[in-house]
Amino acid sequence: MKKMLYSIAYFVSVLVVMSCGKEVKTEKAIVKIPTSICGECANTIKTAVMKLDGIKNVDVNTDTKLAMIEFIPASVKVSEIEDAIVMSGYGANDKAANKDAFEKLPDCCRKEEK
Ligand SMILES: [Cu+2]
Repeated sequence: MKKMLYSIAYFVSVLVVMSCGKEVKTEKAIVKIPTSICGECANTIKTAVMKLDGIKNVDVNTDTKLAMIEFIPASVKVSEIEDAIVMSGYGANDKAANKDAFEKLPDCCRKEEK
């Protein structure tokens, strides 16, 4: 009987932990990445954004030139996400790519900005 109570208590505590985990609010932001071209670009952008705190998911689409980022607004701001993309050598929304980072990109990934 005691054993059963213990296992019920354990089960309840697991449920509590799980429901708490879902309490974290996330938001989705769409960031324009007009200078991205290929899969390599997508990887570079994804890696740069994932390094930030509070990023849940990054989905880069170089066909639509849009990045969908799921993040925790309490941990990270959209402007910080844009800056991370800028510093990886790509334009983000209205911000132009960082020149030095852009120069370091592979040849195939460098699309001159108009
Ligand atoms: Cu590329």
